[in-house]
Amino acid sequence: MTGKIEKQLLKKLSKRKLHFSLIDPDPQKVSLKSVEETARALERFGTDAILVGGSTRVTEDVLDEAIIAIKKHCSAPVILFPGNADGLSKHADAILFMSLMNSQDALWISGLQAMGAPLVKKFKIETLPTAYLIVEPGMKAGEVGKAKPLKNKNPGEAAAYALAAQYFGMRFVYLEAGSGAPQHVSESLISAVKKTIDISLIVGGGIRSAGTAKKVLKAGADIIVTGTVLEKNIAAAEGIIRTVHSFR
Ligand code: 1GP
Repeated sequence: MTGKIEKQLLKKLSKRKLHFSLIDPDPQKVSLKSVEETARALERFGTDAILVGGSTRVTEDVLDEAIIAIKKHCSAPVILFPGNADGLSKHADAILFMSLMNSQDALWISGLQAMGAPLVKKFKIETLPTAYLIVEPGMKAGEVGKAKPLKNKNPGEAAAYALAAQYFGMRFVYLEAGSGAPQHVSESLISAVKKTIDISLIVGGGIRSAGTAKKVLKAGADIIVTGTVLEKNIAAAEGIIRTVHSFR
């Protein structure tokens, strides 16, 4: 069933492309104060949603605290981006309920999801059913999730996975090159996937400039995710968000 957040996102998507900001609240990496500063900047830049999570080390307490802090400064919906079955918080507006479809380990395809599902129900978190497809190089996400990364030179394989996701009833496909990837998902792979599916296409990993964002949008991404740039170069994030919103 399509929930409130998904309806809002789809309504915006019918008019323009979207930008999601990824905040990994791992206390070993960032302080709560810097999470708040980032949220304040993202409110000014007008990001369309904040994904929270990513790291496998983040506990429910850390997530709760980070989400409350983000919501104090930013009006964008907060969507969980879980790195394990504990990456859940009742304060989130929704969750990317993801299957890492090209993992070689069933745990990442449906096992962790079964562990987390009862808590998602208890917390009444809106689910956004998402196929998470790791594309080379895949970085840490690929390693941890035991993925067999999709190859940029084989767009047909990626398109077939994405189509299978659509036939499973998923409503988002997330092509992930991995956080901090030296190279984003190739334009030829993005466009092959986009031509094949009717559901929304999210692309992330290695997008650090407005110029790159433009190429990825042109290839067919509906939603762009940036994470590293928020930590390393927040001014560049502003340019990326402006590019996403003005793209026609
Ligand atoms: C990672 O796709 C996201 O899950 C964002 O990647 O950190 O490279 O922007 P970056």
